[in-house]
Amino acid sequence: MKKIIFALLIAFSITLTTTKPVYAAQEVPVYQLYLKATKEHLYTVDTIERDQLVKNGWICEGIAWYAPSYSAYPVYRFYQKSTDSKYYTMDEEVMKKLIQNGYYKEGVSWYSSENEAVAIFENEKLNGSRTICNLSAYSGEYHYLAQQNWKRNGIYCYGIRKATEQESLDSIRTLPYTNNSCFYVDGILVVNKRHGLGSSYAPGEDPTAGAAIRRIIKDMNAAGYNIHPTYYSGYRSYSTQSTLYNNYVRSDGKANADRYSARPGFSEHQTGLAFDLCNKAGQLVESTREVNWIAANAHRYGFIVRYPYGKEHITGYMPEPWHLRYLGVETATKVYNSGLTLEEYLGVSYGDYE
Ligand code: DAL
Ligand code: ZN
Repeated sequence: MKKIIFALLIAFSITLTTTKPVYAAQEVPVYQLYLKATKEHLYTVDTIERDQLVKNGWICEGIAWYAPSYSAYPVYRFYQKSTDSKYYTMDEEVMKKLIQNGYYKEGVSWYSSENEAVAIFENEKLNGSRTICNLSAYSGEYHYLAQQNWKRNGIYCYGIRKATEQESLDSIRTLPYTNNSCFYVDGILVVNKRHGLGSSYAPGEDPTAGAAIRRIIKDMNAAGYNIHPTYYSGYRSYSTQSTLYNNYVRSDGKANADRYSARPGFSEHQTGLAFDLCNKAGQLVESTREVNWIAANAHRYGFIVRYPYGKEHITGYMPEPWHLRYLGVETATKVYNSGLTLEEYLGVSYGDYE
């Protein structure tokens, strides 16, 4: 009998050793999503959930970090229906309390890395009655948010590695894009400080608008105006705008930059329908003769001067007599004749960033 038990034990332990999982945990991207209405961030490795959220109006901001596909440290997501709040935790005690408080355990959102390769920092802030959190693999972002009145919660969990900017951008390029985060009124796409675009909205230059801007340039050249014959500044991607804006903030301060450069996701240039005209020296057109001609004629080509003098409180930007927005001849002419800004003409909300 003893022998049998011994044999069984050996067999059992062999089975244990041979079936003991050898986890070749792979790295999986943790996607960061953002909902403008509540300023909430949500983190998930589940691409089906990600795409569903994007269809529901969430903006996928890219890859926040890479997590292991499995580890001994699952991070669970909890949800409280009455307050529509989400909460992430790895802590058993916290989980018990959450359940007592009416939270429902939705499942594992991602796994924390067993080796402490990349620290993921957490900031937290109260937004109305809702606590919102931000997770980042970048300590710079963590401290920056702390300066913007976010609380520092320290290291939240660990990841395998950071995502490069290219990886992050590539991951959102192929996502479905919906009109949910794009604001149209009467078929006109409106972009201002109140109405932004998703980071994955990347239509490129609109061909009709592009042809129209080249016609203006050609005609101005033929009439002897100081206008660059080939160069203009048109379509800008979210990431290009991001670089541009951040450079202005660095050199000129945020308050100044916000008066003439749009934050990423808020530039009309991202629509492919806006163009800056330049002079022969490659600078933005500011000279009186040229500016007067543009103001009086752009509508005949389908454009409006989008940021006129004296309207900064409405458009959100200092005058830009060189910045043209394509609307098509009919609408541009109506807006021109009304003497109103696009915001006033359409009766849409304007003002500072929310
Ligand atoms: N200069 C305009 C406002 C832009 O950055 O889109
Ligand atoms: Zn412009």
